[in-house]
Amino acid sequence: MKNAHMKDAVALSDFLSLLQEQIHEGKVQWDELKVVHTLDEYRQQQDLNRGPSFSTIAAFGPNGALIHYKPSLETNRIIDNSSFLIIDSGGQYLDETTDVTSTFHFGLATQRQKEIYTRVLMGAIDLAALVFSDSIADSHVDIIARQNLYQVELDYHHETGHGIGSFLNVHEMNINSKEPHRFRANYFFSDEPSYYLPNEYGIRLETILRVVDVKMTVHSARIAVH
Ligand SMILES: [Mn+2]
Repeated sequence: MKNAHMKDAVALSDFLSLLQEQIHEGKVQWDELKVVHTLDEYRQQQDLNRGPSFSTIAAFGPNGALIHYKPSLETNRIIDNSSFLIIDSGGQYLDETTDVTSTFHFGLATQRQKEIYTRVLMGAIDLAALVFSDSIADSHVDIIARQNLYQVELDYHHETGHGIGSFLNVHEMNINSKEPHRFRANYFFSDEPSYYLPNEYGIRLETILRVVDVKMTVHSARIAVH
């Protein structure tokens, strides 16, 4: 899992470096579908890659506010420096499955946008850093990722994360499902808090976390880390 995530990060970093450079130069026009095709090609160059783990999502400006958005010829938007761009993508590798989301702004974000992005990021970090008892169900940790948004009366209307397979399903059971599950060591799941302002923009950050055992003096517990 770790090895494939490193390969996947290389493909993504190479692609993002190209995208950022060309958007700042302004000579090449980028749109959502060009992001999808180019990023998919970068991943395919990685060892043991067998294609995307789901249809790559590139969502600019108002399209980013649509939770289940997937670009098409009818909805495709040109990417400029006026709003947020969400890129949510993953790869199938013989040694793993990946799923990662980043949000970018290539111009100047407003103070309000910076605050909301920061609160989404704080939620993602809080969940990644959580130490918890092994009696805790997956649905109980969801609040951790939302608390910083709740403080300013904001929220997002989807689950915070889902289990992920290894060269299997990219979306396994949700961690905020009605049927709670106990965490076990080496359970891998996504940490993806977000915020959506209808008709304006979306912000979503996603990493895959791994549950690991920690020894505590009082009783055994588990900690989730990258
Ligand atoms: Mn995901």
